[in-house]
Amino acid sequence: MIFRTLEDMAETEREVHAPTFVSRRMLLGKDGMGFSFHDTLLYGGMETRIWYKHHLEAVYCIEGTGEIESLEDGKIYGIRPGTMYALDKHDRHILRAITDLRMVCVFTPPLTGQEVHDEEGTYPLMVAGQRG
Ligand code: 9YT
Repeated sequence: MIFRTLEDMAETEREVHAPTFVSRRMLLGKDGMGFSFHDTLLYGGMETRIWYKHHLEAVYCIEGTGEIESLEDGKIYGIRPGTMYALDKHDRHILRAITDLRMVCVFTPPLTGQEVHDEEGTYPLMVAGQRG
């Protein structure tokens, strides 16, 4: 069994900081599950442009409010706790955090832990002031 807490991720290679979010990568490819599992906190007032060219991702909101705009068809969907979206077509999108937005994310194939924005297809956009 693998047993980990969010606190275990702090200040390790599994805690990945970007200008618009911090992501705690609780399961990675090397853990052998066939998917990766992340607890991602997007900072309120920020938006992130994302295109996962090589991965499928499901995302479930557990805290906060925001919205997702599909750049494939221009549709905008509200996000609140209990909302799930799945990027089943490698959909390009913009994720906007209205308040701090906490999302549980699953990727297949799993992230290896080495991906940063370009390889991941994630391009941060800064909207409000940047947070430390
Ligand atoms: C909300 C979202 O798309 N999170 C994905 C995971 C995060 N970008 C990471 O672990 O780098």
